[in-house]
Amino acid sequence: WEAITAPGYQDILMHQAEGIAKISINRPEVRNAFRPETVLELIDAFHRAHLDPGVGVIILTGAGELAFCSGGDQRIRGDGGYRDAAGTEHLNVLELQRQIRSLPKPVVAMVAGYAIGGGHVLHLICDLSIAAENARFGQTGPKVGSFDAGFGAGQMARTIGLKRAKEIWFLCRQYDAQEALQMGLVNTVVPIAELETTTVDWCRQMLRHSPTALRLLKAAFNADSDGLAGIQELAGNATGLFYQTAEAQEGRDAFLEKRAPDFGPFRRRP
Ligand code: 2NE
Repeated sequence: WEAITAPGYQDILMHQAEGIAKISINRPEVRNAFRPETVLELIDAFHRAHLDPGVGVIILTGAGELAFCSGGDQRIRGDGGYRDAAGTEHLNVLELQRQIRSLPKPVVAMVAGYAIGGGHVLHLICDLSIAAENARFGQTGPKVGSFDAGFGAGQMARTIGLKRAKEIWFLCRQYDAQEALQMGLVNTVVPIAELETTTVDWCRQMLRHSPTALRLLKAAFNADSDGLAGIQELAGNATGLFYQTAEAQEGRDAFLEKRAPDFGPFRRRP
């Protein structure tokens, strides 16, 4: 991996190799809990990976083997959200969830140790989850006075079914990697020593496939549950593809050349 040294990252690490960007939450002393600044850095890193044409797949993980992420940092939880250094209270992880969901490249959660609370929702929002045998999953919201009634509830129900999703949220139990696999909460479970190699293998396999097909499929999986925003995502992809055709370019060129467009050569396809 080549380390990407972005200015000012305190809470995360970013690495890149072979078309894969690896973004790691790096607060192992609190089981990789996030504070508002962590989330801002994650948003920035995902934005970089999104815009980089050399990146085809993104891995989200946590530093160390004990945790993927333990959710919001409870030490700086104020009365209206998580407090940043300036005292402003945020729930900006919700923005990060939307970003990962709509980002047009596959995002893979590489989970060792705990994926708990808001950290569990982060793995859930990723397109694929690869778990080490020591991974443990669960929500704690109702125990610690919190909940995620957005993707945390809805996406979970869509992923594993309503009964299981309600069980996870209402009982606040922890589930081991095999239980998570049986529920369909993760894609595979591997020994911890093989976690990164397996994840990279899966990424390499996706990198061999058509990026446009993966992009459109990701948008398609979101479209029905995202309403107009989901349709916008799919439609934006259609516009992007149309711009690459001679037909669309004739419209642009005619305008710039101050002449009437000639769409005559373009067939009306059945
Ligand atoms: C993650 C878990 C199960 C790990 O347990 P264990 O026994 O392995 O470690 P331990 O000793 O609990 O944790 C190690 C250190 O990390 C801190 C702990 O306080 C402890 O600190 P020290 O005693 O060494 O000083 N730590 C762990 N998680 C933390 C956290 N989230 N914030 C601040 N410090 C944390 C166990 O630690 C655990 O259950 N953690 C809490 C999980 C949790 O409830 N997270 C918040 C859920 S709410 C949320 O994330 C959220 C939301 O619902 C909606 C929107 C946004 C966020």
